[in-house]
Amino acid sequence: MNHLSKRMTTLSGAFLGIILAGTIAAADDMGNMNGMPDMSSGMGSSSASAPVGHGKGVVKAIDRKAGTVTIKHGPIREFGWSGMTMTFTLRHRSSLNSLKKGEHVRFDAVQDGQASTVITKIRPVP
Ligand SMILES: [Cu+2]
Repeated sequence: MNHLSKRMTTLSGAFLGIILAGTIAAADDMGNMNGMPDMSSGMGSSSASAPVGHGKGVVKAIDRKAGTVTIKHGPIREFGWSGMTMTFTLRHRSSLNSLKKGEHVRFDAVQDGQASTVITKIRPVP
C-alpha cells in the first residue's frame, strides 16, 4: 500500500501553489495524520474534516466478521490514488449485507485519521 507516499508527492507538487496561497493556517485544523493540509482545502471544498474520496470498483472479497470489503478500485482523485486492490473498513457494517462478490460498486471513503480507509457509503452500479 503506497497511497500515502503518492499523496505526499501530489501535495508537494501540484498543490504546493494552492497551499502557499493561503491554506497553511487551515492545516492545523485538519486533524490529518500526515500533518499536511488535505487536497480539498484550497479548492473550495466544503468541510474542515477529511476529504471524501469517490471511488468505483469491483468487490473482490467480503469479510463479514471483520466488517471489511476488498475492492479493486479505479483512481480516487480526492486522495491522489491510482487504481489498486485494497481492503476497506465499512463505517456501517450493515452495508455489507447487500454486497456480493463480483459486483460493481460506487463508494465514498474517508481517511479521517483511521488505520484503514473507511467506506461511508457504498452502492451497486446498476
Ligand atoms: Cu487503494
